[in-house]
Amino acid sequence: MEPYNAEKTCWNCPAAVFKGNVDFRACGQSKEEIKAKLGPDGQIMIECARRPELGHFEPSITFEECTEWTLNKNYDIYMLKNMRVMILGLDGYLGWALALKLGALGCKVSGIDNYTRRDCVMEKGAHTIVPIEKMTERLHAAKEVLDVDINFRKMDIRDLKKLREFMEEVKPEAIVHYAEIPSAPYSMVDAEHAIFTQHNNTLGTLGLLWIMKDICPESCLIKLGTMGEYGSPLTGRPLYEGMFPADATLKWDDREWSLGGELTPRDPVSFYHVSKVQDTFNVYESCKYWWLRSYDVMQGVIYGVRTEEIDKDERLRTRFDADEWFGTVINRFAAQAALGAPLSIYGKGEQIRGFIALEDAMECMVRLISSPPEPGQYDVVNQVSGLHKVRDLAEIVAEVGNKSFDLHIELQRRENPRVEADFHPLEVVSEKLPNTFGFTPKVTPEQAVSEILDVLTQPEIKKRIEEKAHTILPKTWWSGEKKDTGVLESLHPGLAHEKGYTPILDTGEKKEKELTT
Ligand code: USQ
Repeated sequence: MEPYNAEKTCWNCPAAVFKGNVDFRACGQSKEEIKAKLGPDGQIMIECARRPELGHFEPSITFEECTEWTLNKNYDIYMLKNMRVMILGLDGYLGWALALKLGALGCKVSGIDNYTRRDCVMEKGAHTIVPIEKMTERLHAAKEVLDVDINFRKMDIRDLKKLREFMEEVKPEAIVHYAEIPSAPYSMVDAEHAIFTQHNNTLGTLGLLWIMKDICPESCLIKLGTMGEYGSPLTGRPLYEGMFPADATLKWDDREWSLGGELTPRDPVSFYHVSKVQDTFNVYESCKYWWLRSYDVMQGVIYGVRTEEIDKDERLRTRFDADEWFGTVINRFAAQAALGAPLSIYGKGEQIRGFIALEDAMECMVRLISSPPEPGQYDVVNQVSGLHKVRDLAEIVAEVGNKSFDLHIELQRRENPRVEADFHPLEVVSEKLPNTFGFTPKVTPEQAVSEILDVLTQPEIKKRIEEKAHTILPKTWWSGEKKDTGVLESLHPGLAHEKGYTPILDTGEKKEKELTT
């Protein structure tokens, strides 16, 4: 089978400069309309920013034919040689892992960060369980171990002047936007935290879009959204990839309309998730107004501690949080397991979420970067590799920990500080990454939990969990209260099913089986 992006053409390439006879920044045009206007003999001509010797030509060279795109045998994809990729939020859990991966793949990586994540975790009184170096040390290690140069600037994404100057200098061909506060509980602490989250996230993205329009409109924006934008509709309606499929219809009052191509409803689950919904609309509109191009990535809950590059040296490790604000559930369960504390299942633990391992998520990003959308195209991918109930994940952590690490893990159901449905169906449509971008998930939760526990049970790392054990249990309630969560029930692993739990509704159960087997 040929690489999935072999047939993509200059239309998808950030080096193509559409000039002269086409006003690509005008609102409401489509490739077909432009071609129609030019008539049967008319041609859309471009210049190539990388190959000026070609002069003006039709944008029909495929990635396979173009000498600027080379085959990466590892991923079986064409990649743009020395592609200039800017990562916003480069110091974070995902940003750092991606910078190393892209650098190792030959991209010219640049990026910014203002260390908000480090500050917020410090505000909680916590620290990253896996120690990370200062940025200067990280950059030095990336060069020494991987021979990767990263062009990094400390900067707040909302500093428009500085960001504009940096983007002028780099002229990125792809921009990965991770520079957001990613925590639902943090956004629910009080008015200040909610406002800070929404200010940082939505205004940061909005400013970025205006700068992209002026400086690099042909660059592809890969924007991190979240599966939590959709919520979990109790009707069981499938969570499509951002937009309704062509054959979706709305029936009402004996009439029927097509919904095809319209954005699907959003029902976010915290003020943080609301900020991502606002981003979605801002990105969508700028693709419409200015012909920017973007993939909006609705990512599930991430877990894991390693990637191929991180493994090469301890100084290359990415952060790993387990505190109540910034730890994600599997990572938190693993930290509790290593600590010898019971795993904190909120409520009944029957809530279902989409998940993906760190290494798999990074591979998805490489694939998206290598197959940019066309000018004006806004597209959404649901980036999950499996759906799981929270209590099933606790069972997995307990099983791996008890069998392979000789731990004695107990489970504990606690009052749920969040407002979320206990029982609900969940059908996630996640077809584009496997079908269009050639992605196959490789890391199972069991494997990732084993890798995490390998690191977290090392004495010096375990000590770091012990030092911050008081930051793990939740105290932030969606009601605005700050108080402990009471214990509802203690459980031995493996016994949860015998306690008479109600099964999840049909649709979700069916889909869960499909995705996890
Ligand atoms: N949960 C527990 N016990 C815990 C922690 C969490 O039962 O100790 C439950 C929560 O109630 C929730 C589920 O686990 O139902 C997931 O919680 P989480 O904290 O791992 O994830 P969430 O708050 O949804 O947010 C995380 C990331 C966020 C990302 C999101 C993807 O922090 O940046 O956007 O996952 S998603 O959930 O698909 O929206």
